[in-house]
Amino acid sequence: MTTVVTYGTFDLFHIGHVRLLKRLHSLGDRLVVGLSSDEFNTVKGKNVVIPYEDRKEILLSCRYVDDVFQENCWEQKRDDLEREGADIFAMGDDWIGKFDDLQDIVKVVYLPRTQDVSTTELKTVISEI
Ligand code: C2G
Repeated sequence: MTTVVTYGTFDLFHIGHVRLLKRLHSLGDRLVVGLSSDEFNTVKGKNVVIPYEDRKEILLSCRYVDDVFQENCWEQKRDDLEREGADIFAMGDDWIGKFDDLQDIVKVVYLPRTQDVSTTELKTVISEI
């Protein structure tokens, strides 16, 4: 059983998120997502549109996601990865290099982001409707 773990806000769930989760799912047998809490998003400087419980329900409805836990701080990843028995830790390549310190316990993978779509861009488009 190969467990893959990733993290994110996944606000305004969009095709970039779907394509990443689909690719991550193909890397193993189980995909677990550390979902940023509303409070942690404030720390990250993000104003979320969709509240945590709804973002969690949306992710759990995605065929590629097996489980979701809450991400409350930057520093919890090592404990999370050990608790989940992670084999692979993977993120989009906007994070490239940022989590290489975890290479002693997991394989760290960065995958190319989907171009031309982001939550920020969606917010702009919506605001102009
Ligand atoms: N992503 C992607 N393509 C996009 C947009 C996002 O592949 N067009 C990926 C990001 O690279 C990330 C994941 O989707 O791996 C979730 O993106 P966000 O919700 O923006 O998450 P982020 O704010 O990067 O949070 O501790 C890590 C953080 O919680 C990551």
